[in-house]
Amino acid sequence: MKREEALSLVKEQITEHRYVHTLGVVDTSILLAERYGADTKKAELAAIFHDYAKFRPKEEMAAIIKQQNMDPRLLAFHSELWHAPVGAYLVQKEAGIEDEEVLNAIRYHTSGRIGMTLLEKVVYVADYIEPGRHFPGVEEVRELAKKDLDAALIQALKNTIQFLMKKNQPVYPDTFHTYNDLTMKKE
Ligand code: DGI
Ligand code: FE
Ligand code: FE
Ligand code: FE
Repeated sequence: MKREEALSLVKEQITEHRYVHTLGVVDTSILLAERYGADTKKAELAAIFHDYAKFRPKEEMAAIIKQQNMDPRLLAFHSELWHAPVGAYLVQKEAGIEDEEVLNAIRYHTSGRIGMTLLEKVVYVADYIEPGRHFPGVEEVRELAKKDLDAALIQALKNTIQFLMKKNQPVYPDTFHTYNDLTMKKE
């Protein structure tokens, strides 16, 4: 699918603010893909669609999680997690994207997973560091992303886990598993 067609499909689904964020993730994903040798076209497409389901009603997302036999534990955790796997499903169904690598980059852009692919890492980190992001710790991850994508990803996961814990919120197990997986692989 062409960039302009994909962007126009996404624009209908999300707010103007989220669309500007998406454009930031697209630019950053292409940059990181070039820097680390991922497929730039796949990175661009995954980034365009990554937050496709962000504004779907919670009831619709919960119904899809059940019907499609996605991880039922998702329902017990924060609903912010749902738009990633539900997004991958809807992007395939409604936008006709069939590339499994692209769909997985959308599916795992919030939680990560054990054994993340390069493309998945690119989109995850781009989502965290795109120019519109201004939360504490983002600058450190931006610096790390210039030299070491895994180090940037570990730091982003660490920040997210700490952020959730400070708010006394539960942390979805895959977020911990991703952190452990990458940390144990690092020398
Ligand atoms: O959709 P975005 O805002 O662009 O970013 P995202 O898809 O990475 O969503 C991250 C949000 O999800 C973040 O504000 C924290 C929230 N969240 C809630 N529970 C969890 C969680 N994020 C992770 N990684 N793990 C959780 O258990
Ligand atoms: Fe998201
Ligand atoms: Fe994220
Ligand atoms: Fe996002």
